[in-house]
Amino acid sequence: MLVFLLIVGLVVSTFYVEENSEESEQIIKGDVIMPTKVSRPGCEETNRCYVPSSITINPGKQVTWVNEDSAFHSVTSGFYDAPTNLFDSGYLDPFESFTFTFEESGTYDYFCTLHPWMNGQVIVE
Ligand SMILES: [Cu+2]
Repeated sequence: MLVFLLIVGLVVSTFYVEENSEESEQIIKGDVIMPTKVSRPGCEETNRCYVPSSITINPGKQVTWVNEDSAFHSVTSGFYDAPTNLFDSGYLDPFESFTFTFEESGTYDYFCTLHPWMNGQVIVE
């Protein structure tokens, strides 16, 4: 019984340490991430250019995007051939983030100015 408790204690403490170190490595906590390799076409087939590709929030709330890829990306409102000029992150370096506050209800499409296949959506309701 004592041995069993020791093993359980060891497992629990190991898990705790791992969880903590993982948190300290990820300094910026994003709502939406740009994962690796989305700078080539293909991510649009599974809707994983921005993850999640659609996020729903309440009015007045903000969304933070984090570029977890090794290439530049942007978060720009509208579509590639029809930007809306509501927001534009500019080129985000790897692990750089961008935050925007959505005041009004609506559906906001956005894209990456460098990679036309990258599309995402913010739904405010
Ligand atoms: Cu991009």
